[in-house]
Amino acid sequence: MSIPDAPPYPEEFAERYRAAGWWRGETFGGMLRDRAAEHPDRIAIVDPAGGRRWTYGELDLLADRLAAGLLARGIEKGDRVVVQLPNTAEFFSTIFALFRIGALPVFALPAHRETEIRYFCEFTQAVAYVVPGRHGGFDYRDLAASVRAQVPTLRHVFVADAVPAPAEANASLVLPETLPDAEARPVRFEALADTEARPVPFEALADVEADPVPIPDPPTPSDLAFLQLSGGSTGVPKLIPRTHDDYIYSLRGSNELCAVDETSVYLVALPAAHNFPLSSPGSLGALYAGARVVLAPQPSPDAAFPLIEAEGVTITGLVPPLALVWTEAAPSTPYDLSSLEVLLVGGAKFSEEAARRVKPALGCTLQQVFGMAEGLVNYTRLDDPYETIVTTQGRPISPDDEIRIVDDEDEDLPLGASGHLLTRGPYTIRGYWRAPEHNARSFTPDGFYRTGDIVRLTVTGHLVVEGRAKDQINRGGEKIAAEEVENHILAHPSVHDANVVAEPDPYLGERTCAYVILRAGADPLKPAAVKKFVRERGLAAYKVPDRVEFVASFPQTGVGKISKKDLRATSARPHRIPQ
Ligand code: J2J
Repeated sequence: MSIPDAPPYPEEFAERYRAAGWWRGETFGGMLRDRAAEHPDRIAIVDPAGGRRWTYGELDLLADRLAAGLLARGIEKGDRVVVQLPNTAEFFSTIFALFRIGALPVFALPAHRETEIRYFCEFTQAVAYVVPGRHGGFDYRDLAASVRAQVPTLRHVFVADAVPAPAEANASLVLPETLPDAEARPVRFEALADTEARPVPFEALADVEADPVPIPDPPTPSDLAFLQLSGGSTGVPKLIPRTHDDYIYSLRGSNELCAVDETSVYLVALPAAHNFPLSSPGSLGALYAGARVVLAPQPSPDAAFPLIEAEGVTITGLVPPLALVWTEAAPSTPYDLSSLEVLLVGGAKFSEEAARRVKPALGCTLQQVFGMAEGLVNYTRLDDPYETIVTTQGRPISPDDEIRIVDDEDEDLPLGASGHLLTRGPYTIRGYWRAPEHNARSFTPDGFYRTGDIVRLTVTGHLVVEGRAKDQINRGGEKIAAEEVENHILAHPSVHDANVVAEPDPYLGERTCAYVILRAGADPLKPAAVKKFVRERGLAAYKVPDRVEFVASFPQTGVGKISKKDLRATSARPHRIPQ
């Protein structure tokens, strides 16, 4: 018997979720079509940096045109396409075009670099990769050229770049966006493509548009819509398969709890591809409601506050460190932020003290959100008592979200006790994509996802996040798998062993510290050299350890295993390990 790429919901559960009205047989392609039919002239996407305001009718037509162009290039239902776009309008035309034909976007973040992108492309056997041209001082075409030369399945690179600004045209590597044939390729690209991989020219995304055609085999509501990235705690990130039906239910449920309707204006302040600003209720929730989505190029008050005033933003979502920056900046800003009704804060624990600053500084309602790309999302309710809003991380979206809080032996704990959070429900996956062995550990036999979070339940049914059992660092909402970074440090010829743990940071909540044992006789290394080594291995900058400390040995547990708990405790105190 073959193992499916994505473990399906058992039929009895699927039936229950349909009967309860959670799964309504919708798809993303159909949802945009419906909204465009209902109100074609309403603004859907505002991309101030790109100077674009697309109506629902325009977004719908663009998705059709791009879908036709992608089909013409041989991209088909089920194909994987790595999408690494910043907060631009093209992010939306691209993903809706892919949704329409049933190809699966793989949501990379702009911060990802060669190691991560190569892995996503290789592991998913992606046929295409969509990049911005130059963005944030980085030329993604260089990255694309290198990855394409190494991944044989990658047949297409689409560059979602408006005509480059004159100042940038000189600064960037001179790679024309449409390369007609191999001869025309610049020297540097020739060198990169000088492998067995078949070189294929880049294409400007705008050139992909064609006259709309009927979609040969459109996706059904129970088909996969995309692959989202897990925060992960293993050497390589796991991919999260989400269906149209399950994800759209989480949007509808979120809209209801966050009071998003067609009059709302949602600001995408965090990177658009992250699950939180995508779905809680996020840009896709807003589009589902027929609301307006405004894209901030940066989440800083400098970039976001003028947009709040200009567009009358009513709701947005931030990770805790940014929420703190906003509360500090708001009292003295010249911009009018009074349109803001709801600020969602999640991705990492928001301390009670910080939570109490939101209302006085920003004048809006705080809504805590404790969610995960695997599924389960909890919100404090807008009408919860103030004390509940500032002291808990909310309760699940759905009456059919099942929650268990268990001890190390999977035994249920009494109400109020802290333990491992397990969950199952109508928008929580039953397994990662193509990862049967890992799934056997991350899911119980009866399908509960082991979140790796330590929580307790209050008498009102709200969850309080108390800690984490997974080997991960939550760096201000950005998740770092310790093992992934350790493996990169271990590749250094002078390193004998490495352990990466979280240590407290007043701004980020947690930052990373790498404890490193050098090889006997190896030349001494400076911490900066370890950081540089990791960076140069092509890892997203947020994964580079904040601090590196050289030690002679690691603390051990009673059974001779390395005790990360003790390392963390050491990190939390002074910067030295007891020898
Ligand atoms: C403590 N830890 C939290 C919170 C997430 C909405 C909001 C966030 C995410 C997200 C998301 C937390 N307090 N309020 O996908 O739709 C930690 C937990 C959790 C992990 C999931 C969404 N909110 N966390 O952060 O997949 O450890 O999703 O298991 O990136 O973040 O991370 P991620």
